[in-house]
Amino acid sequence: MHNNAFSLSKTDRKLGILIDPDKHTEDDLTDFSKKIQELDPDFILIGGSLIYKSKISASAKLLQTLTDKPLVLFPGHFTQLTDYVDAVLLLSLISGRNADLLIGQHVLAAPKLKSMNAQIISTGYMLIDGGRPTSVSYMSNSQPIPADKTDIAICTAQAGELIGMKMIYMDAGSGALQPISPQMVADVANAIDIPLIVGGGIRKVEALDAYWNAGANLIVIGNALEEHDSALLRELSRKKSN
Ligand code: 1GP
Repeated sequence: MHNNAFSLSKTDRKLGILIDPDKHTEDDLTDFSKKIQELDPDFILIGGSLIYKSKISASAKLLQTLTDKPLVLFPGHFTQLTDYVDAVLLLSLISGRNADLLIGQHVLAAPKLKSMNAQIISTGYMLIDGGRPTSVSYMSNSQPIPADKTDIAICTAQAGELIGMKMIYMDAGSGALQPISPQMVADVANAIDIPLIVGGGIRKVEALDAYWNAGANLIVIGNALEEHDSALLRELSRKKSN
């Protein structure tokens, strides 16, 4: 049994790779996970906006045999809950005002979550405008926080912390044109006492140091690594071997 704990602290500088099972066949997922394993990320996240439970379960089960990294579910819907993960980010879309994503999905998910062995991590999820509509902004029927409204981002993150959430995830959305500015990350990180996750549209290896230096504790990269022959994959491998 795969049993790796997910942990994240305010001083961590960690890297997570997001895998969307919809973008992979089984063979391709095996190849891709080998490449990812070589990068030695701290976590592998699995999730997406449209995946069916059977696909996410099969992919998570396969990934558990292919990697010893903690596997973290980043669910797009409560039906994606699967036993083949080490942790679940219980996301509340605190940048939006869609009650279903603030409490409705949680109610539907609760019985399953209570029966799981995985760590359940209450996470304040904040969408930040990344320059174009993304799957998550469309599917969540919510408006992202404008990219230059740092004051709103700070108050939203602080509210999540005060409600009792264990971490904040700032996301420009998968495939965002503009990743979140390191300045906004720094301002939010300085305003909260819980760990901060940052992702969305990251395509350059330099962004990692910029975000870690700004106070991000976990950086999540998905799209850019899943594109075939990814330049970022090569850059990351080089960074790691230096
Ligand atoms: C999306 O933060 C993640 O929710 C990752 O985004 O796929 O653009 O890297 P990318």
